[in-house]
Amino acid sequence: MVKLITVAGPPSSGKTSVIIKTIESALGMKTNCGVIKFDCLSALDEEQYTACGITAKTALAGNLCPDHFFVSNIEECFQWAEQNQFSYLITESAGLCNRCAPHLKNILAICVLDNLSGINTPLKTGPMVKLADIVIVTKSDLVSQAEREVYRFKVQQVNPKAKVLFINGITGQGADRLAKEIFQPKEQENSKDLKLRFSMPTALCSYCLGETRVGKDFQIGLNRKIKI
Ligand SMILES: Nc1nc2c(ncn2[C@@H]2O[C@H](COP(=O)(O)OP(=O)(O)OP(=O)(O)O)[C@@H](O)[C@H]2O)c(=O)[nH]1
Ligand SMILES: [Zn+2]
Ligand SMILES: [Zn+2]
Repeated sequence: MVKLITVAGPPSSGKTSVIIKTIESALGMKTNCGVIKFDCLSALDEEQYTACGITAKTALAGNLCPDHFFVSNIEECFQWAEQNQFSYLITESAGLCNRCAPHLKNILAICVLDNLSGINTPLKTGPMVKLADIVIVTKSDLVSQAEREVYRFKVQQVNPKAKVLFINGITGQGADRLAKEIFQPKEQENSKDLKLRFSMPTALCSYCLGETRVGKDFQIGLNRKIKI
């Protein structure tokens, strides 16, 4: 049975680095894991995974929200992992709209944040952080101990239940702790029983459908006006 793990986080927060170091820190996992990277327009991660001997695929959402694209394709990803006889399927997605999250019920959900991003980033990152089981903080090598602790506090304010782990994406320091959390077989629902932790917001206006003209005559569907 394939165990799925969803890894989400803002662009360049260190998701690929953390996933590679975590897989490398656990014996025999390189051939036992498949990674699928969800992104919008381009992703170079597949090459990085492949260079490290990890099987990876890229899924580009184009003009769709990557999280909506993720939820419409996750069953096929499961099938891919099963065909390749992987025990673990890790999905990496860069959250861009900060309103959606790929996290699923009963599936280990990880969010990766960068210690260099502002201390209010956890609050702004929305359900990706709020609904994660584990929050990974990267790039702490570039900040002081005090800044690390403030960041941890800010993460826990948004998500008090999350386990917060600091991992250096370059050296891999701390990745073995994440490996312990991920690489333990667990009975889980098959891909037919999956449910999102959070219903994705409706965004159905003329602009979602390709409108480019500005002006109220062209704003059809779900729109909202600022009170000025
Ligand atoms: N100093 C430092 N740099 C890091 C750390 N983790 C990652 N980086 C660097 O941050 C940059 C982005 O890392 P990635 O792992 O590609 O980030 P990502 O979240 O996968 O990026 P996208 O998939 O493009 O959104 C790279 O240059 C990494 O080498 C860390 O803990 N410390
Ligand atoms: Zn990446
Ligand atoms: Zn979205």
